[in-house]
Order: sequence, then structure tokens, then C-alpha cells
Amino acid sequence: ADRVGGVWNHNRYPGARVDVESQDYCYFFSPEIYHEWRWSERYATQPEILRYIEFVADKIGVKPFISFNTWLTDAEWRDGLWHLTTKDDRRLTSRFLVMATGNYSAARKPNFKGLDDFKGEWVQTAHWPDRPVPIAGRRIAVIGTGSSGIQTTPVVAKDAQHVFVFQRTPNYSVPAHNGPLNEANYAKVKSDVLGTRARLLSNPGGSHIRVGKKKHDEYTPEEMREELERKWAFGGHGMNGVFSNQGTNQAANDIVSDFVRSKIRHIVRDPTVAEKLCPFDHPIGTRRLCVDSDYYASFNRDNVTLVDAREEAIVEINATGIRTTQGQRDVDLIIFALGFDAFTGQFDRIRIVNDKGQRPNDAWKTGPCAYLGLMTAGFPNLFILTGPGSPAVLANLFLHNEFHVDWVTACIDYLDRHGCRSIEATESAQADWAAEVQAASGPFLRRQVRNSMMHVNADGSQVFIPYIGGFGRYVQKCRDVAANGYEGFKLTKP
Ligand code: N01
Repeated sequence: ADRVGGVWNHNRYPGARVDVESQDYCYFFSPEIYHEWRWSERYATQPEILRYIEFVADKIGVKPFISFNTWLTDAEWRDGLWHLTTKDDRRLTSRFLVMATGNYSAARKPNFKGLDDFKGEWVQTAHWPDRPVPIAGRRIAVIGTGSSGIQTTPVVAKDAQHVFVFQRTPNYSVPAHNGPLNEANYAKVKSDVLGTRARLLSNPGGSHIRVGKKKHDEYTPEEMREELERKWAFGGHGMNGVFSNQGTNQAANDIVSDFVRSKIRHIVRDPTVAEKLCPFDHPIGTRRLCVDSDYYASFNRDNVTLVDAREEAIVEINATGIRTTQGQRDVDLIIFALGFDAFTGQFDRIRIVNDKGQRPNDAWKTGPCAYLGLMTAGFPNLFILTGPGSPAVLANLFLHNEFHVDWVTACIDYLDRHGCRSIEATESAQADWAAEVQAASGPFLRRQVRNSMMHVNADGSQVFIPYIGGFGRYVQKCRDVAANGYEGFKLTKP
């Protein structure tokens, strides 16, 4: 990109904002930086987060070291060095290669038949153009109802002439109840930034999201109702943890799933539309929970139409709009919110090759997993931040990246101090970790549902990609490995 920001630079679509509370969704390594910045809302918008990232980059003076507009196309490990080639054919060598390419950065390209014939405009939420995209008075199709589609729909609906929302799979969404930050909580974090950092690094999700301590059957019906209403009124990801056993126990999960469906029916006036918006094919939280501002209420507007893409499938896109199995929907703008080739997409797009001619994705065919999510066997000196086998998107990604950067920095320092040239995960440590990642996911209902966190093999077997055993436990494991002289890694001297 031409600037810092990563996904927060590319995902500029109307309505984009974070769904982890702002006071947690930021860097913690510097109390000074934490104090100098002030978040304006409970869930910051994309422009504010981008400004924050720019602010931190300027503050620590990192920009002069960044080569902007630089596409890495090839990386080959040869003779103890990474040989890198960029799209504009620049050649570089480096001893270490740290892939900070993100989990949700390789956006799925729209490949609908006839798209080239479309005379209107089309955009992707994940590559929103850095120019105004007119919304007012236009007929708009939003295709995809994950977090991105759900965030953008209510915002574009305010100005559009009409919005057609193409939904293939309904998702559960809970209100953000965005508003001012809780000043008392914000002040508490500010009074002890490093202490908070330490606490969040030992927390299962790396944030202050409160999850229930009791199982569903430890509540009376009245207490249960109160707790569900309280979580709904508070909003956000807490709905994923009303009960401590919600992620693993079908009966517990059914209670929460039913409750959210009852809210959808309550909000959406047209019962047919409400029923179509209700997810029935997966338990709540088994696909990523969406957090919205007035998503369901948008369907009460005269200018918003839900198109059930299962009943009314898209046949093709033509000059004037979208032809479905039930007719023609003429539009001026198509917004594709189709998601990402999650976790490993970037590794397919860059030709990373080791000295045996292998690529990481060759080794990951039966399930992507790097040792600790950080290094993959056979690829020396290649670090992956928040890679497959780390908690990745299951944790607060600002803090997760910060922890990984610290870990990698300390590792490189260790290598230098001990006269080592390279480091590489051993096959056995990687296999053991892959088994632990799968074992951790075993009890979870989300294993039974196809979602972006599941890798499906050719034989139909499934592998859960991130480590779900808890961010805190994971951080401790990484620290123990380092403290034990990088256990499970092979360190090579020149
Ligand atoms: O992508 P998604 P996203 N025809 O994969 C549909 C993070 N995030 O960009 O479910 C029709 O969730 C697809 O349908 P189906 C967050 O981690 C965070 O929304 O496959 N539809 C689905 O509805 C999130 O999990 C925030 O049946 C097609 C949608 O496209 C991750 O990014 C905000 C289709 C894709 O949903 C990804 O979210 C935004 C087709 N051919 C994103 N192909 C925050 O709040 C795909 N779909 C911080």
C-alpha cells in the first residue's frame, strides 16, 4: 500500500468500524503513546483507527524504514538467505523474513459471470477505493452478509435510492450499542497501561470482553432471561459468552441462538423477512458473530430489500444489474462483501519457496499449521505473525501482533547473542503443536460448522486453523518455549 494501516487502510467502506472496544484495540507497549491518543467512541471508526496507526507510526519514527507501494512476489531461501523479488523487479536479500500479511487480507475476488459487461460501478469492501464512491440516489446491491456487509448495509441505506442485500447464509448479529467510551474503565486502563497489558496478555481473548462464569443449567429461568437481556443491552461479543459452556454445549447454545432469533423477529416488522434473516443452520458463535449498528432495523426501511440468494440465486451480472433465478435487479453500484481467502491466502499469492522447492502451502495441504503459528518446518528464518496455529483472529489482533513482534525480536536477538545463523521449527514440534491445536478445538461446536476457520481437505476431513485454547495460555507457551532455549526449534550455527 502507499501508507501504513493494513486492513484498516484497505477496508474503507462506509460503516467500517472495529468490534472490539477501542480502549483494548490498540497498542499497549508504550504508556506514553497510550496516554497521548484519545479514542472518541466505544467502537472506533475505520478513519479514526487509520489516523491512530499513522500517529503511532510517526511517533515511533518507523515510516522512513518502510518501502511503500512494494509488492513482494517471490521469496526464495537459498544459501542461508531469503532472496526477494518485488513486482517492479527489485531484488533484495535478507537473513530474516517476517510475514505480517494478516489473516483477512487476501480478499475474494468477485468472479460472477458477466461482471465485465456491467455498465455501472462495482467495488469491494476489502479494497474500497481511495476516492468518493457516490451512494446518494443510487440503486445498490450489497453481496455478502458477513461483518463487512452487515456493517455497510445500514449506512448506505440512509442515502441510497434502494439497497438490495444478497444474503446466502444468514449470520447472527448483535447490536454494538456504540456511543461514548466508558470513562471510568478508560481511566483505569490509563492509570496502569503496562499492568493492563500484562493482564490482557494472560486473558483468553486479549480484551476486556466479559464472558459468563456459570453454565446454562446453573441459572433459574428468570436469572437466565435477565442475563440474556443484560448481554443484549450491553452489546458486542459478550453475547458469545452468556454461559461458560455456550461454545461447547448444544443445549446452552440453543438458548442463546433462540434468544437472538427472537430479537431479530422483534426488530424486523415483516415476519417473512425476519424469518429469512434468522440463522438456523449453525449455532451462534460457530461462525464469527457480527456486531452491528441497526442492521436488522434497515429491513424496515422501504428502500431496503433482502434477496435470499439461496432461493433467488445469482445467475449472472449483465449491463444493467444482476439477473437472478427470479428476475432482474437493476442497480448502479455493486458492493462485493465476499470475505477473504483467510489465513493462508497471502501465502498462495506470494511465491515463497525453500531450498527443496517446497512452498508453505504444500506442507499445509492437510491443514495449515505452523509451530506456535510462528514458523513452519522446512522454512528457516521465516516468521509468520498471527499465523495458522496461533490464536490469530480469536484474539485482539493489535495485542497479538504486538506480542508476536516482541517474541520475534527477542528470538533474533537470542540468535545473534548465541552466534546462530538460522532458526527453524522441527517437524516433530510442529506435529505436536498441530495435534494440540486440534485437541483444543475438539469440544467446540464450531468444529461442526463450515466456516473460515476450518480447513477442509480433499477427503472431507476438517482441520481447525487457529489455536482456540486461549490467548493467555498461548502466550505462556510461547514464553516457555523461548525461556527453554527455543524448544522445538533447530538453531544452526554458521
Ligand atoms: O467476510 P465473511 P467479511 N455469492 O467471510 C458471502 C473481519 N471483519 O468481510 O456465508 C453470494 O464473513 C458469504 O456467504 P456464505 C471479521 O473477522 C471485522 O464480512 O459463504 N455470497 C458471506 O455472507 C470477519 O469475520 C470487522 O454463504 C457470497 C460473505 O460473502 C472477517 O473480517 C468488520 C459469495 C462473506 O462474509 C470477514 O468478514 C468486517 C457468492 N459467490 C470484517 N461468496 C469488524 O467489525 C461469498 N459470499 C472489526
